[in-house]
Amino acid sequence: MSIVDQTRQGDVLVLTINNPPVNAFSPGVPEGLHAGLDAALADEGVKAVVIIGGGRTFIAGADIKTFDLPREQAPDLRGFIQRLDAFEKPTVAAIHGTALGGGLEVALACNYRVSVKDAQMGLPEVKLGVLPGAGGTQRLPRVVGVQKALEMMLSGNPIRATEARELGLVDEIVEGDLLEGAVAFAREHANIRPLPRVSERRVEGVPPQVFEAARKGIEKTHKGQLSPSFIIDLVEMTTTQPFAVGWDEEARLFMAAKDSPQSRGLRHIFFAERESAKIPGLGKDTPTTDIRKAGIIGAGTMGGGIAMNFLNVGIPVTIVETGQEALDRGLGVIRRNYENSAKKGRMTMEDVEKRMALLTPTLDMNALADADIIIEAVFENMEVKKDIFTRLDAIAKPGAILATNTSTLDVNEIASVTSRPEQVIGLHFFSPANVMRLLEIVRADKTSDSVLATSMALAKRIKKVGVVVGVCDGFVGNRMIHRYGDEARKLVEEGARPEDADAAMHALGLPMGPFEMSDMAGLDVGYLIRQHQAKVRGESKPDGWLDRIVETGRKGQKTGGGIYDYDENRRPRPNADMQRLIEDYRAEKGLQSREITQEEATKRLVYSLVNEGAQILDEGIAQRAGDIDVIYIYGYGFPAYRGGPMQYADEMGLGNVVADLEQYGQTPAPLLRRLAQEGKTFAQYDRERPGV
Ligand code: 3H9
Repeated sequence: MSIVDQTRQGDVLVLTINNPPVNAFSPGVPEGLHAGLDAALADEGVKAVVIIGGGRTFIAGADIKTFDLPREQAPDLRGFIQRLDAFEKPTVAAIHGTALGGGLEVALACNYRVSVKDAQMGLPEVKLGVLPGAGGTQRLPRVVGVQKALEMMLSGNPIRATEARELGLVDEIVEGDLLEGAVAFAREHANIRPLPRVSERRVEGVPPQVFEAARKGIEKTHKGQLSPSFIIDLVEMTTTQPFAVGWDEEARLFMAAKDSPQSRGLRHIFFAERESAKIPGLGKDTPTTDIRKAGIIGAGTMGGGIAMNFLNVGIPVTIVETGQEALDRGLGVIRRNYENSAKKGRMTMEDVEKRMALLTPTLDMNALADADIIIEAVFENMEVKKDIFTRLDAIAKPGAILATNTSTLDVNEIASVTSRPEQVIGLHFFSPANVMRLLEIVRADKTSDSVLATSMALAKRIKKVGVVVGVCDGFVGNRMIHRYGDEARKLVEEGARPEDADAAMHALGLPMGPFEMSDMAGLDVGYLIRQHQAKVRGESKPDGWLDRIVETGRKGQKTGGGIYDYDENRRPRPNADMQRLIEDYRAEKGLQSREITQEEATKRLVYSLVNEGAQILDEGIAQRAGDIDVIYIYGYGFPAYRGGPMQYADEMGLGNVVADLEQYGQTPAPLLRRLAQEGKTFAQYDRERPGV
């Protein structure tokens, strides 16, 4: 088997691409395909060519790993497509699995496309911060129309073959064997001339408002991003310019997008997410348990949200509370959440009832005896959790996974009260647990490989991104966020207004700054932590400006306001009394106010995350810098096009990060300093560690 096999089926030459796992357009693929076309041309007996993918899919796109290669070393997808478009004999793309990006572009440059019923097709380049760069922006609108093409390219989401057939993107759906059907189709169409070429079609009658609306749309959906506006410009060209002009401009804009930090950030996350699923030392053959029934302790916001994840994928849940009222309230919230989804058309009322029927509410913890996994989601109190785990140890069946949703407490200590610490693990969901994709999977000292592997598989099944972390106060995400909160409060002490600190993070693309986030989470949460820390220091209570705000009774959005007031759309508005409180605080403590630029605020906030992240990495609490980035993208709203805080630091240059940290009075973590001295990046650090 070679990377592109040539086989004759009578008068049809079949070119089969064998580049597992996804037949990406890697080095060797264009050479193989060119050789196939050469062979077809040289042999008069060949009347048509079929291009098909071997294994599980058609071509899933350009090889993203080659994006940073010098141009002359990168596989020449555009060159191949140009030849394919002009080829003298009929060509048929035979599609199964996914035809994505460059894969769909190859198919669009063929004269015909046939597919199996469950194939999917799309141009997902926008998700990598680029645009379809091998004719997709010019050909797709010529086939499915401008509106649909914009929708597909701006969302990046694929469509199913049945829809593709209706849109004319696919000429025929093959019911039986794809290759057989494709060869038969090729034979039937072998003598049709002129050959139909998408590049020769015209796009007419598109009102300019379509593009205006698209530009307005991306202001909301892709704020601050480069490639979506390039896509719209290029699609507009199909209505005003000949194909060749759009084709050239597409190449120029593709390169500009590809070489941007935004695309580097998104590509980094694409691979980091896939890497994070790999656990060093945990073989693929590690036995896993089938999770058929789940138990949840606590029907509050967190417990209810967690339950929904299981119900959504058809896993029955028994949910336990201590009082009937709390249980009823929890169930009511779950039902209302589902009914709201139904109102928005995301599910039917039948789906709502189906999910609710899988849920068993109870006040009796013994009802968890047959659960394969039990997740404790009660408030953060070690004694309460220990009590629950002692009881669970007596109730749960052998082999059941006992998980805690703690966000800060020591999972080893919780596990120690059971007779089976190897079955205990932390599963830290993020609020709202039915929405946020992140799941921190906290591996305690004695957690077994099988429990870890089962938890990773479960994360995938309930559509979460599972990232393995070690035990420490706050694990990865919250431990870093505490440092970020400290730095934000310091900025205000030094003269920034809370809204300046928040604006500094908006400028980076985060939907919320540190203080909007604290107001949303509840200011009392941080207050309690600082109260504890003050006690440890032997002080009676914490006394920062934010503590004083909490002591006025303003605890954030849940009490109608905190640092900010909120309008009916929950938009923050500065509160004059709180501003005065801050000024009085500064005066009382003799703090000098100074002008703080947005650049300084952004750097100090992000670098506080990076610095703590480096320390976490050094301690082995996170396996990779990439894992930390995945945590921040999926758990904290860090914009994916920045690639996460660690990738952002790489972009800035770790030497510069260290210099800035020192200038702002923070001590760089030893690992950060070392990498900076060696002129390295976190990405290199990840790559160079064996087994990680
Ligand atoms: C493009 O085409 C640009 C052109 O328009 C213009 C050029 C001039 N390249 O996701 P999985 C790897 S841009 C390299 O776990 P699944 C992936 O890293 C491209 N590698 O499987 C993983 O490796 P590992 C447009 C790739 O079944 C393995 O394959 N296309 C690529 O859950 C399995 O992947 C896209 O954006 C690639 N293109 O999902 C498609 N794709 O095993 C991106 C995958 O070492 N890919 N790998 O961890 C996907 O969306 C999913 O991978 C796919 C399969 C749906 C195909």
